[in-house]
Amino acid sequence: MITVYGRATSSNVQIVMWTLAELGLAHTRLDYGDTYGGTKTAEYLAMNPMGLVPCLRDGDVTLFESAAIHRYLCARYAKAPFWPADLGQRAALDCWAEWVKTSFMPALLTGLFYPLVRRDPATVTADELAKGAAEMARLAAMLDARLGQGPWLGGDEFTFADILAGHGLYRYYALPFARQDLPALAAYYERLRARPAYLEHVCVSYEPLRFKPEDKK
Ligand SMILES: N[C@@H](CCC(=O)N[C@@H](CS)C(=O)NCC(=O)O)C(=O)O
Repeated sequence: MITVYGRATSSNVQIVMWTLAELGLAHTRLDYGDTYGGTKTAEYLAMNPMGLVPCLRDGDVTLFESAAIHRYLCARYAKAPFWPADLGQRAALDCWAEWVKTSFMPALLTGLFYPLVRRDPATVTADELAKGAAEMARLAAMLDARLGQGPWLGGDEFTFADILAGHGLYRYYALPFARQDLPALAAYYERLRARPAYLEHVCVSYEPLRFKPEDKK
């Protein structure tokens, strides 16, 4: 049995949950992290020395880092075309998957999500929000250009790369900031929203994460 440790509101847990759902793999998810706690115990730190979510256990395999977990699940349980057999084709898609995880998402989370949702609004300046939106505009335009007509990152087939590429788009579109008109990205997001697994595991309200005055303590 596969066990996921991590709260449903974590964008990194969402990568794992969406992958499991697309692959139809039976699993249990346990609420760990943030207000649920549980991530600083010796037992948890033995699974993930960073004390972050997600972690995954699959028999005698224990993993942390959402993208590594995602690729493990794909390599172990998925088939082509979702997990392309051609290594060059897979790596070419993985470039963009990795770019979203390591460039697009940090810009979205640090530049906009934290200041607009997680931080004390009194500490947030208009200037930093403008800088966050400008950087997001630059990166979102790159993703829009890469997607082209799609329908998916790899063309006609939905693949592993769409999970890493698409998991941040719920927040990208839900956050209140001025987005430029990017038709390919908007159409891609609508296609993702037509997938039941995306709606269930990624389009999850982030309101429980919103800053509360008592968080200041
Ligand atoms: N690079 C790691 C980052 C993990 C991470 O930052 N997780 C956040 C949630 S998205 C976390 O654990 N936050 C603290 C908590 O929830 O207790 C990954 O992709 O798994």
